[in-house]
Amino acid sequence: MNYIGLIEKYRKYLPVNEKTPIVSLCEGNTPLIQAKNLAKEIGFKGQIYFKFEGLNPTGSFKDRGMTMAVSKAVESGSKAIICASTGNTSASASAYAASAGIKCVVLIPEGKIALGKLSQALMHGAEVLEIDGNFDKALNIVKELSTKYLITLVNSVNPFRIEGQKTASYEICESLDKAPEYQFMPVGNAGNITAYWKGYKELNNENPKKYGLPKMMGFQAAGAAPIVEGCPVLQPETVATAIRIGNPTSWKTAEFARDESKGVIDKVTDEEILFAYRLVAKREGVFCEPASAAPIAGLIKYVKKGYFKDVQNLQVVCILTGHGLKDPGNAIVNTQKPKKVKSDINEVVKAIGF
Ligand code: AN7
Repeated sequence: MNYIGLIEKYRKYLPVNEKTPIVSLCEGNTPLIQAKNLAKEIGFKGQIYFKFEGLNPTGSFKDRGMTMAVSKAVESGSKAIICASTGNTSASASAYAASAGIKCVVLIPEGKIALGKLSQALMHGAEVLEIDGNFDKALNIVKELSTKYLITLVNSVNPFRIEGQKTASYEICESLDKAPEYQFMPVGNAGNITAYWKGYKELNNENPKKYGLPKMMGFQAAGAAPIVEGCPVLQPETVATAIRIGNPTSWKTAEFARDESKGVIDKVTDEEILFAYRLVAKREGVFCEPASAAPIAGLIKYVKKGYFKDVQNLQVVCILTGHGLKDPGNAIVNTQKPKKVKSDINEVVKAIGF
């Protein structure tokens, strides 16, 4: 059968029925790419894989949750959805709302949203409201607003988002024929780590001998690391604007995933994030956005400090949550400018250094 999106593929694991009008852009089914060059570069003897969620229809993992949230919103008769967003949720919500023919309102933090994401929300025709406050403030507003007006909240407080996003764990287990030993991922509002853990546990409950469970390794940016610090961060700051979040909604369930899996939630600096961001683009040919480089920075950090034992047989999956093209601004300022060359073959040859 043709692949027509994750709801059809995983129907029996999802809260949909024959009456649910499926709103899909064929999300999911993303590749698991082995990162052999990275393993070699950092001296890791096991296998590293990237789950490249940047290849979803709007360029991030949010589409997995949004196909569910918007389908269920339409099923319930909702004519409008709303979200607060550091960028990717707004891009995804606007696209799925456009496809469903319903209204979409997005609240974004002023000046802190990557250009690609903003262009998506605008192109898909959402009502884009830039507020003079950060994501956490925007989220408080939309949470309150959605209880007072007839508009469906599609942030990850919406349980259908988590249901959709858990399907990525199923795909990883299918690709590897088991769960990996470790999963590294970024943590912002903490919905995704909650979703992955739910997915892994469900599959493992079906067949514990076959699948097993990974240790969940979550990474926050050092300037926006409330779970690591143990208290909300009032003014979160990081180059990884997607995870510039100071008071995550799914804080408790993220801690639960960490503790039950015997994993960790730790932080990495912007410098470490940018190093990993450039490294995987250059050595693996995989371009992810800065937030998605946080778990790679985390993996590098943990390899360096000798965290792993019995490395030979380890399978580690890093979730690359968003595409690098989302944030061209960061790519441009963190690389060398193109050389200016006269339109003359000799000048070009000289510039190449032949
Ligand atoms: C690329 O778009 O919160 O821990 O409003 O865009 O589930 O929040 C984005 C989050 C990781 C963190 N990587 O996921 C939003 C938003 C990317 C992201 C995260 C986000 P959660």
